[in-house]
Amino acid sequence: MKTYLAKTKIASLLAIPLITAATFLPTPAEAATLVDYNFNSLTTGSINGQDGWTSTNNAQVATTPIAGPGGTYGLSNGTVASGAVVSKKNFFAAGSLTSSDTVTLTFQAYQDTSGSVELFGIGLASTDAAHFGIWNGTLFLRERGFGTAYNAKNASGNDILFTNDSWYSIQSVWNLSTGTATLFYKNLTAGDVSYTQAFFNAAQTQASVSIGSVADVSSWTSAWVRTGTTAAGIGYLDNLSAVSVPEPNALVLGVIGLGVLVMRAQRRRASLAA
Ligand SMILES: [Ca+2]
Repeated sequence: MKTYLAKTKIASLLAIPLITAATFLPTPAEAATLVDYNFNSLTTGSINGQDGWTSTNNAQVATTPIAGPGGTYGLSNGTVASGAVVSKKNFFAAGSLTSSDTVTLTFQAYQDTSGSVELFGIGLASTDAAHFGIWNGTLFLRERGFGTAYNAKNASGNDILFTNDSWYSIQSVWNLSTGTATLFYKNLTAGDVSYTQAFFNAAQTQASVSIGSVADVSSWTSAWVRTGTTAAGIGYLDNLSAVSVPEPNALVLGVIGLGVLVMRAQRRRASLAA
């Protein structure tokens, strides 16, 4: 009995300091907003040169706002519309991302004509970024460096097609430790409340695809958008968002876990002793 009580005493001496120590260890970085942009501060006309944006082919800040559900989406003069052109802006500092982060990217896209293109991605300060969105009317994701393109498929094995004159919210979750991503979408105009996950095969079992090499993720700084069609046409997008969440700090979890184990042992011994 004495041994149990002695062990219980040691355990209680250990458990609280362990958990306290975990509290004071370097805390894991919290979710960080890398991109949160609504274009509302821009004036109509070319986006090139406005607020740090560069556009090699003069993507246009929309002159005619495209009304969306609840007045939230596409309200502003800040919607980008153009031919098939790329625009980019440095949004965050190098070192903001690490290979243990998960990044959730979201944006709103409006398909006004079949075959339109509305894309969003993050990466280096160049067009060399993985990106996702509506490509020729189809939900898709493409690897960095204009690598392999993956069209999302429905259960019949056909491309998922979007409805014209509709605002969609499109989301992609990038796992930077595996270099893979998942895709989700909802039709805001149709009133969808929750996201539908997209798959990349008819069996609806392949949920993620490669975004290419992410070995240089710590040097990423920019967001990239593309609108228009592959020929001439118009696409609209708005409300870019990218939020990174780090993996939990392994050391903190380990120490907390040890503290909990000690406390459990302490309780067990105390009940045995009673
Ligand atoms: Ca806007």
